[in-house]
Amino acid sequence: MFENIALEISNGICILTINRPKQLNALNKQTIEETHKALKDLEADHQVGVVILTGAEDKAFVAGADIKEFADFSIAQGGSLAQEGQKLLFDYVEHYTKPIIAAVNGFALGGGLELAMCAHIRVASSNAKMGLPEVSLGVIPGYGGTQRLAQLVGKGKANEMIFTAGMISAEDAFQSGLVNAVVPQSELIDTTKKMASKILRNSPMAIRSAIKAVNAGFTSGINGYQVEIEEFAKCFGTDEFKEGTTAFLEKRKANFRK
Ligand code: CO8
Repeated sequence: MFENIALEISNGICILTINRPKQLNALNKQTIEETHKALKDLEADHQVGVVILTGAEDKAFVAGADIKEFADFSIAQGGSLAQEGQKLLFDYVEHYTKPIIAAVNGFALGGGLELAMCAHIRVASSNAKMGLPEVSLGVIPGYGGTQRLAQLVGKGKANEMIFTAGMISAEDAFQSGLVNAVVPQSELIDTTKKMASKILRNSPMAIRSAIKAVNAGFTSGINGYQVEIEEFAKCFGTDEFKEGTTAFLEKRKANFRK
């Protein structure tokens, strides 16, 4: 069904693999559209509670937007490429209602790092290299990189990475807060699966609300504290809240995924 991505679903977890290894999993238009379509379907799939996003083979997560595709674009085409991509994939991932973990298994450059930064959590393999090399191509990050990198690592470090167009190691990325953890490549998927399994024990509705509240704090013009109050209040009307509190009082584990 899909040409450029692969899906594997088991035990409530979907591993979504960007699958263009010959092009180091670069994001062309079709890959962005396929990923959007798959995520949309997975959002409605009650069997799936967490998505792990990764790249095919062991060299790259995603080496960026497909340079071959936009090399001769005009100003208008460049603008719509960025806008459409942000809508279909980058903003979509950030505001996804189920947790998305990026398993960064190699180069995450340009649009690739921008994609990883939209995910709610990032785990990198120790061989991963990350950077925003756009200015070396005469453009700037166009999939939210100027905003999200500064949010994650601070403005000074983001400016350094963007202006120098350099790559940082997984260890540097960890020290800077860009990734949550670094593990050997052979353990990457298992580590993210373990994290996903822990998440799956908790209330999907509450996690959805938490995603909304955390994102609200990073959205200009929106009061994150107010969104937190509203989302907190909504939880009291859910069966999952009843199950969670009842289970605690009955000294048993809550079962949110009946
Ligand atoms: N786009 C298209 N093809 C790519 C890309 C890419 N981003 N990255 C790698 N490839 C292709 C190569 O062209 C090559 O294909 P071919 O065999 O057909 O020539 C194949 O993948 C293997 O790559 P290399 O031979 O270059 O592998 P190396 O091990 O020598 O080097 C690197 C690996 C260092 C990762 C190198 O491939 C590289 O520098 N890639 C480009 C990285 C980059 O600049 N990424 C940023 C792209 S710009 C971007 O993402 C903008 C985002 C915002 C856009 C918003 C809309 C406009």
